[in-house]
Amino acid sequence: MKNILKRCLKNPLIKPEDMPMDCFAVYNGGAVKVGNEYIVMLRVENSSRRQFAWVARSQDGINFEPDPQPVRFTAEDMDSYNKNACKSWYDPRINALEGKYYITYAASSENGCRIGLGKTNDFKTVEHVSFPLHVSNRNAVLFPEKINGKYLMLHRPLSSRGDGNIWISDSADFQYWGNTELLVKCRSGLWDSLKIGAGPPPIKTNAGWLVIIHAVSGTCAGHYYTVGTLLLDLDNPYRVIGKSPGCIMRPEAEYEQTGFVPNVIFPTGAILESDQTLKIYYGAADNYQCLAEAHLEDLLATIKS
Ligand code: M1P
Repeated sequence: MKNILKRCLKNPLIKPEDMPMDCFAVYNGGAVKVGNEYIVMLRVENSSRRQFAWVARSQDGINFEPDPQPVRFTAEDMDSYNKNACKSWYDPRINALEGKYYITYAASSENGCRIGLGKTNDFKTVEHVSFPLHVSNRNAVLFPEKINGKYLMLHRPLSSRGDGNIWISDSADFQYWGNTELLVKCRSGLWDSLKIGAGPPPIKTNAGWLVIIHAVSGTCAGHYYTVGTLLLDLDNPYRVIGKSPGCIMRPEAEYEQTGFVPNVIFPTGAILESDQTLKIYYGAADNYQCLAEAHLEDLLATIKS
């Protein structure tokens, strides 16, 4: 495996002790660049394992300063599922679309885990928009533009066997989602045998929509989370052009191999710089927020039809 993704020398970028609270773990941050400011919205857990979304900001994409308070979700506007039963919101992805910022996240309760969709102007408050699709679904990201007049979403329902594949759905209004189809399946015995999910929102390239994915396989020591690539047709993202035949990054650094959940790298944010370098923000061992970079051409070269 050629190492096309270069880990940031400052990794882990954000550690529990960097947070202005009783912090047990900080990881899986969605990312966006607004003007000159890099923003990550992090998954944070305190010592009682209560979960928060927490924003940190940076001028260089590497040195981040956390906000003093967690993100506030406007639960009072939500339906009874969230008001009465939502115990946590986690793994937030930031989706820039039509000049607005939408947050897709996992909303978890005793009734199961489902996709939450909210929007924000200031990254301090997330206003509820909808709960797309059914329960037992997460890892949702929106495409950054409408295609053929519809909003599109990648997501990952859990199958009855407990594995998970990438599906795609569309919507005219963010409320009602349909045309739901299976897009990419797990493959028995390989690097993507147990679960496969979209990481950051798809990135538009001349070759197609590039999706950075996570893929899970089993080992004697438990689940093994790696990173790969997927390419979808620009005009019809329901058509898969290709995928990396194997992972392009695996847990190798100590902060990825040891932590709260060992051997996990989980990409959730991506920012394309003007020199075509892609900054990929990922969680390591469900404990730390990290960064790796690759050139867009090198990532596209990993795709095989
Ligand atoms: O512990 C690894 C990851 O497990 C879940 O992800 P997935 O459902 O895709 O396997 C999530 O809880 C994720 O946050 C976590 O990093």
